[in-house]
Amino acid sequence: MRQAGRYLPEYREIRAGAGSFLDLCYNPELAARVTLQPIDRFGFDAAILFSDILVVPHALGQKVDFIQNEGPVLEPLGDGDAIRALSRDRFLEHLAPVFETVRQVRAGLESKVALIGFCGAPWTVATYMIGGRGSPDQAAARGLAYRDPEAFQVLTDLLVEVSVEYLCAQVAAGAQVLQIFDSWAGNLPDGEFERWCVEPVRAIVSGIRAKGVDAPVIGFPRGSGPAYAGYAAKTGVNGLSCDTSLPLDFIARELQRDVTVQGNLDPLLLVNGGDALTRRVDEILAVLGEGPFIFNLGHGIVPQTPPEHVADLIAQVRR
Ligand code: 1CP
Repeated sequence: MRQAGRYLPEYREIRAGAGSFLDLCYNPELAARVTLQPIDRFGFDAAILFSDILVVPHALGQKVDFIQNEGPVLEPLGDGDAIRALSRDRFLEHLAPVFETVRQVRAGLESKVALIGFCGAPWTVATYMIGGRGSPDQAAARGLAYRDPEAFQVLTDLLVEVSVEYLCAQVAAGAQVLQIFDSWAGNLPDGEFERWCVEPVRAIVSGIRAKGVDAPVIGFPRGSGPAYAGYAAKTGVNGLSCDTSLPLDFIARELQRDVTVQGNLDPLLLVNGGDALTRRVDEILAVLGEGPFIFNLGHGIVPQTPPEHVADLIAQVRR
């Protein structure tokens, strides 16, 4: 959950000297260093590769920029023709620096610390490719999916195919766990959720299994509420990353019976710190701590988070 984010001064220092955000993503030596920074500082049990879900559209030839204090901006794909013009010819070649980062990180980690590779789920990546930026309702992508489902299917199938290649190459380079981020899974009606969220993730999981990759896969259908139940069985993921809004008793009863669960502390509680944080961490551990469980946030850590609060949190969980 963006452990190497802007809340760490040592990250901001490297970020300031690295050029653009994408320059940093494609600089193996620096990307490996920022991946390792939070592990060195806090002793987490796992590291997540420093990269972004949007290197995939970039590797397909779409124009992608990250604007300071604003987030990602892409040249939006307006119609089926723009989708069909994407090119996968140099896809893996383009991402070679990411695989080199994975190799360097693995070499720099103690063997007991797991390395997590990742990609965005096709739906979430498509919302950025179609809309050109993050949006609270993903209106552009939902609109295109209703207006021209055939074109949207072409894009989804392409993203499934390249995501399988991308994840397999991360594992070949040293990633041991994979997470598929469907951060914008929460705004679709049942039928569309099945078609654009569940089915593509199922296809990715079965695609990597067919290529002999047996690394555990964590799914993150953020905001999908009751649809979390059934998501693991339908997609084949081995773990579920639970967002902040999922009730703990629902997670314990409906999800943890079948798979490992991860989550779901509100990142804003970590900004706030103090008793409210301590109480909530105790609650989470009381309800989920006995089953297969990875303590984590329910979404990405925010830049305003005081690093001392992270240290306190970890000490509490370890105790
Ligand atoms: O610890 C890490 O830094 C891990 C690397 C990582 C991951 C797993 C980054 C670095 N981004 C992501 C995933 C990611 N990127 C997701 C899925 C998880 C989530 O929901 O947060 C999404 C939706 C993105 C897209 C993205 N990239 C956004 C969100 C914009 C929006 O629509 O709200 C932003 C702000 C970025 C930039 C970014 N990516 C990562 C970092 C550290 C940053 C900040 C940029 C900077 O340093 O200037």
